[in-house]
Amino acid sequence: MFTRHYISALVLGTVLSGCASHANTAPATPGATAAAKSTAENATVTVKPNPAELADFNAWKTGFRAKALTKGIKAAVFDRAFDGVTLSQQVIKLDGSQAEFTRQIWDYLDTATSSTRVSTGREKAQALASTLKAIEARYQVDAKVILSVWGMETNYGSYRGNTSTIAGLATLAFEGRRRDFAEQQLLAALQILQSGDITPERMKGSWAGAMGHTQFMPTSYLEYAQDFTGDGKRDIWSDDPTDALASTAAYLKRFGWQHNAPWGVEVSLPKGFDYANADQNNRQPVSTWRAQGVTTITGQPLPDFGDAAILVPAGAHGPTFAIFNNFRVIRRYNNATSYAMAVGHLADKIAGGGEFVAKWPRAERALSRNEKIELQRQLTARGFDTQGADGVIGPNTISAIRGYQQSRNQVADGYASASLLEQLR
Ligand SMILES: [Ca+2]
Repeated sequence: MFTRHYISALVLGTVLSGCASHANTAPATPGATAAAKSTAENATVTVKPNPAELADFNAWKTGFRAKALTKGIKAAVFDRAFDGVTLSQQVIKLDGSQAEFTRQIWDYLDTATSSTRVSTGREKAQALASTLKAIEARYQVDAKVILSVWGMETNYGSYRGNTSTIAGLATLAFEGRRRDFAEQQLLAALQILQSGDITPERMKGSWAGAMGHTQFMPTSYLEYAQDFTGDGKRDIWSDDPTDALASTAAYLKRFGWQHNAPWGVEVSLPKGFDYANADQNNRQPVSTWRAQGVTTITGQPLPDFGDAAILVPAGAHGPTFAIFNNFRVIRRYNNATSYAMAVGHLADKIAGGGEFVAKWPRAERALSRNEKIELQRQLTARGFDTQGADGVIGPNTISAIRGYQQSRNQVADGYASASLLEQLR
């Protein structure tokens, strides 16, 4: 879960760590699956830093130690935490890597909600039935969603990450690209150690600082982690996932989870629907959508779970959804739309649901990052300003695409397709 667009904010599946962001900031890493994460972490060989780098790292450490002590970290806690910690070239390499090709949302969802992941989720639901029931009762968060987050973040605990949290965050802080963020997380990690919840040796996780079964960042841990087992320790790292699952429930609850309400439902849009209204931020009462002729995909009246937005993740030629409050709550865990869809869809499948009814436009190929940059430049050159060309299809680009489509009397779904790029060339 997480914070910020702190790692490259690709909209779909990058190979970075996911996690629980902390309040008020956008999640860190969009849509990484546990498998992708594991592959990324295992893909590099550890290289020893050179002596000059080590000297610089030690100088940073000395400065940071003084800072930590003024923040109330005891010298003995700091020194024990940093005992043997050195610069990790692997973390530097992973931090610098950026995916050139992003996956289409259907490919991402295929992997994220695979039959294996669904069946494992059902096995876990049975094996942990009484624990999940108790957690659901206390936090009023649906067990299937807690299971789904667990499945997405670490494949139900099987890829929790093996990087020392202190070493990983120290490397990111030293490297400097996101020093303030990394130092803030590092201070939180030291506070956790000082509290006695965990030892430095056991405090492990992804290279970017996310820890435990459901990948909490240290600041999120401090705020939301729970001791559900009642042993006095909030242990999200142990083989027993109980505390981690309760912590996830507490986090979702804190951000407004509505018990027994869906993340969204697949819908059918009426002929002539104005796709300019299909915007995640355009939340309207269900009655408004009903009046426009939006129904469920089976033609039933749209269910009412409060204000809804229309989501068209693959444009006008793929499945379309009405999304409710819980969709936004999932995005507090990881801000990517693809991630929120995957959590919701996997949860529904674990509970017995099937695939979406409408077909994805599987013949559409994904644009590379360079092609997205080209698309943004072409749109801007034609007077449809994308507010920069960063290769990330965000709200400004979608809005520019819509403007272009409207100017051509095309269906203004805002979808960045290869055929659109062809048109612009
Ligand atoms: Ca505990």
